[in-house]
Amino acid sequence: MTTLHATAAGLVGDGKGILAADESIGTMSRRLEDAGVAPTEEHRRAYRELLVTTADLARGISGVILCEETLHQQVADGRGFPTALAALGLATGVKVDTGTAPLAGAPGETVTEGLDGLADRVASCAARGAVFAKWRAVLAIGHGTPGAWAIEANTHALARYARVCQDAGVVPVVEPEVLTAGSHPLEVCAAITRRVLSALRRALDEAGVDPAGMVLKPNMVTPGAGAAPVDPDGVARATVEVLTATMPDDLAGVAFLSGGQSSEDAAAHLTAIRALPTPWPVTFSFGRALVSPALAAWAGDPGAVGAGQAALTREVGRNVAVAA
Ligand code: 5MM
Repeated sequence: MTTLHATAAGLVGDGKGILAADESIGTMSRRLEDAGVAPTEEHRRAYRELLVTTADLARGISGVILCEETLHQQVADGRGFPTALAALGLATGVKVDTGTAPLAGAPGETVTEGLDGLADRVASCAARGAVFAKWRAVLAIGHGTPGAWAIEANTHALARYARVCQDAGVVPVVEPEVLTAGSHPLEVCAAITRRVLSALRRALDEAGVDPAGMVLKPNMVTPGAGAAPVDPDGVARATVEVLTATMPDDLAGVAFLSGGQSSEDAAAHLTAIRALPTPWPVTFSFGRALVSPALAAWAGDPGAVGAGQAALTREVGRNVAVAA
């Protein structure tokens, strides 16, 4: 087994998941403001320190995705985040895309950018201790969207990113997110997710990406957020059907995003998915479903760090797979 394979397997093994704490400065600042906290660099740092220093986090979390700002920050005792994470038994990941931009030729749709200078940035993140990376493509369901061009452009960029990472010995977490916004039924999400993942598979193959050295971070197949819900078993069956039809068996693993679902729904869906047979390990790489309760409990109060950490511990515990 190569180091790349071992790192990828470690991210999705033992029932553990990946904590997505890589909100961009703009997103994190908005979430702090919504929680009544001033959106300063120090508050972003303190909040991420609260998350990663939660006692025994490594029992349920394999690695933490940081944004580049956090990668350059220190925990209270002066150690850089990657050093502190390694001491806690957590792998460091970093978001290396630079966000979405309007896609020329596809009005209203976006493409995720960040390929310029990517090899140098990935090398520099690796030198700071990152062993995995993340890139998120965003595709919205609407009238006639996502179109073929948006799917092509976004999956092509994901594949190029993944290959750059693997060439640098860094495990790519490949995130093609079909958003839940809308009132479409589950079948529409299934059809579009299938199209996106089929295009992604072709692009990954063309780029020569090694499936055993990458982690896929997809959306679950659900009805739109504004549609009537489906029971967890229905979500699980549709999700596994689409993934097994499109992804190779030797993928290192699948780590789902939560996509704005409630913490309860995301955990129930993950449990139902795990109950079905799949050729690869299945786990979580949630952002909001793990950290929203912690942010609300802390709300910037230094005296409430323990309450924030207790909330995170509870959400991680809901999602860790317990050995049978
Ligand atoms: C943590 O949020 C990540 C970064 O978002 P922005 O670049 O938009 O600020 C995001 O990519 C996240 O990792 C995924 O969406 C999964 O998070 P959720 O909340 O959907 O589980």
